Amino acid sequence: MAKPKLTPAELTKRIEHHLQFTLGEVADKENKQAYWRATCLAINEAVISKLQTTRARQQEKQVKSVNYLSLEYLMGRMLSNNLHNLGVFEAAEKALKNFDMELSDLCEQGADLALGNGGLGRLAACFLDSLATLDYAATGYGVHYQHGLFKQSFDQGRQIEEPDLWREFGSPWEVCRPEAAQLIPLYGHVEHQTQADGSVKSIWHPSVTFKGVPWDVPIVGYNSDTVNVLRLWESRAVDAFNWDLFNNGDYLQAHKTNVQAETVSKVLYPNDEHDAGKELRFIQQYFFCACSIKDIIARHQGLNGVDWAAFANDTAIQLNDTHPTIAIVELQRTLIDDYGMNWNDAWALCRKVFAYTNHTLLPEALEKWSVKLFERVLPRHLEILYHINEEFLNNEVNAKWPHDFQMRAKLSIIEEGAERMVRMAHLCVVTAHKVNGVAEIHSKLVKSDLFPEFDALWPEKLTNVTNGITPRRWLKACNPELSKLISKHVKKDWAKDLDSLKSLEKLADDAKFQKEFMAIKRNNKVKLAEEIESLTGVKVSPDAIFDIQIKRLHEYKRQHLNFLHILALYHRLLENPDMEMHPRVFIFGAKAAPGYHLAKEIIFAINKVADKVNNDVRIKDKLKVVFLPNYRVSLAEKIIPAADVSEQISTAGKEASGTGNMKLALNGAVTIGTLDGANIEIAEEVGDDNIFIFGNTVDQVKAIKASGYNPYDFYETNKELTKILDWLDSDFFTPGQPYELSAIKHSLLDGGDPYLVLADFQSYSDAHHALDVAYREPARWAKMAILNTALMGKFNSDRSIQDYVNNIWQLTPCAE
Ligand code: 7GP
Repeated sequence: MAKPKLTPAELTKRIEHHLQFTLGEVADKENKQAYWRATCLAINEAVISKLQTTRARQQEKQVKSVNYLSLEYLMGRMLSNNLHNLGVFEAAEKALKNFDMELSDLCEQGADLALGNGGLGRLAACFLDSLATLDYAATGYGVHYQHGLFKQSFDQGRQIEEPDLWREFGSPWEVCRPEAAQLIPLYGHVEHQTQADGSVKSIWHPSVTFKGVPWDVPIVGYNSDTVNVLRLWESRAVDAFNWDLFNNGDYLQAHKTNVQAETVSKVLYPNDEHDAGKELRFIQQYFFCACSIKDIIARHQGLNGVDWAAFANDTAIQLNDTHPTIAIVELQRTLIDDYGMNWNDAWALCRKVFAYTNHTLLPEALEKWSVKLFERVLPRHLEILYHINEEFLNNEVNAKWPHDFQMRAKLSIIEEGAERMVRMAHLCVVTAHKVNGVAEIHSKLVKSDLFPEFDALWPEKLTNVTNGITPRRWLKACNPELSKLISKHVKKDWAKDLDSLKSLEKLADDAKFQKEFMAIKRNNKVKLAEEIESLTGVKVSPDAIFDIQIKRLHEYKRQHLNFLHILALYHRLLENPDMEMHPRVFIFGAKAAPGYHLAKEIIFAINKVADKVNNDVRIKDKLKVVFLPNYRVSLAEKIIPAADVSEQISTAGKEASGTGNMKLALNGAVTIGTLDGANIEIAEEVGDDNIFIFGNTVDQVKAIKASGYNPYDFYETNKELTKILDWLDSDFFTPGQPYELSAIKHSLLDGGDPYLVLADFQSYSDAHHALDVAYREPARWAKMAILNTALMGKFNSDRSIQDYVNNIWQLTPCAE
């Protein structure tokens, strides 16, 4: 364990070396990119050597490993994280001083690795950090998108999207591994050959083959012995281009196959919790799953082939939602077609290795692929899928519910209808030995509402693992001042043992500690205020309450509820500019899926109202509204340490867990939230006095819907709601252009308000009032903020990973 760490002198030498010999740079202080790159490369030497010893150790000890299959990884920036995890952050700071450089400045030079949309992708990144920190053998598998999540800007308040160029000039964090490339067949037809014994053998004759080239991103554990790998697959054509066509002068045609192949890993689909059902996405999923399955098997290839008993014992494959489900069929196909295993043995193996995490109950996110598409792209897989389904229905379903055709139709992996569809979630549940939701309430709803019949069939299969976040990135690295204060009082390595923050509880009433804690919060707010001004031109006061809602834009997350409340406050202030209220800055960060019209209208409306409110002298700076462009991991790292209030206001039953809620509370923000997702568990940890809960509960939401919800009832009886909704039809916020903001009103009234915004409005507004009163009692607020930080131990992603290990993966650590 106790290896000598890199000293500032050693690091200085290495940075100099890379500047000169790898990058060919003369010492040009203006070229921060070069210094950033040289620093990354210097650090990488330590990372790679640790990676090699980790690999050797894991192989020698032959420990079981988990393979995390995910279409998304929201890694963010890597430099500061890797420095912290290696324990050489201060050494690097000192080394860079030798070049007259600030490390914090250099860290800003790196692009975010934004290979994901939102919570699901960021969770995968936190889990990789925890796996390496706890010394478990793990490989993350994903897609090497040339372009990650789009870059967002605003033009007159409207969202503009541009391609993300995270590796335009190459990224220092990835290593190409051509020796581990894979060939992936697609399309074609299946030939059925009758064998001598009368059985029929299926032979797939694919018509297209792509090449999968892996890029490895090392994942450094915090203060541990382990560096694991995130392996991302890039799609290429098998040949560089068509020589004959090129020679005949047909340059475009000569590259056609290349373009087709490269398109597969070209862009991340920017949909969050919505299934677009596009052929290219299906191929993307299959391509990466097939590459990963081949790679996992290759790791077990011994001199005498693969020892399948050993494979089954030391391999766990976790499906991050249904996006990688096709890996199940691919493994079954490989075992039978390529390795000659019989059906039952192959199927038993699949059932042993796969487990599945569900991240949403939203029906529009539950993936289904048309049978027709399946048949065209993966004809052999469809055959296998039919067989899996047949056996499941005829044996397992029929044994439990004999001759119950309704039950068969309900549970079948194939949905019958005008267009026959493959239900990917059903395939996951049928195969996986464990299926987990991501917070207590969510897992309960997965059992009771999403898969009640599966739960009856296999009562032990459906389980819960509450999400978590890595305290390394989300406190130690992003909030250095608070980290220092904590370290003064908590002797343990709290970034590993987050429960130890509980010892701060006794300081929550201590006036001196309160002062220090809140002074740090204020400093962080000063820094964020500067960032806000540079991004939006709006000046905000660090003495105002910083009220934050950062997450993907979605109706169920209800940014428009927050928006209506802002309108209400503005209206109240116009009626009574002396209204008692602590000044408040509402800060938003959110990207809308490019095809999600109403989400984009909500962004536009918030921006228009912000313009008006921020420039209205009548309200004496009591209210400011800012929408920060291009919300992403690195921006979250600046916003979260400065938050006073955390908005977690989804309709109860809709947010599976949430993880932003955990990050904000850990940094001393007080939550205003519904009893939804992990908010419920956060409330349990911090106690009712330290959180503002409002709104209808899951059961109440169900009752309201069952009794026939009519949003007009609220619109008509709540006079404030009448006024602010009608305001949206006027040209008050869009001079000369009435009705420009009407889409929100329309969706809430004529659209039926599917997420009960109006039903929760009054309760939300009351909770905000209570919050304002609490903030005006500084000692009370400071205590609440401190307790939020102190009591977040449960939400360490190390705990989540340990839950997976104990209940699903059964791994043993592999430290030195
Ligand atoms: C998200 C959930 O919405 C969020 O509540 C949860 O905390 C997070 O996963 C991690 O579990 N879901 C997604 O990001 C997503 O894309 C569709 O779900 C499959």
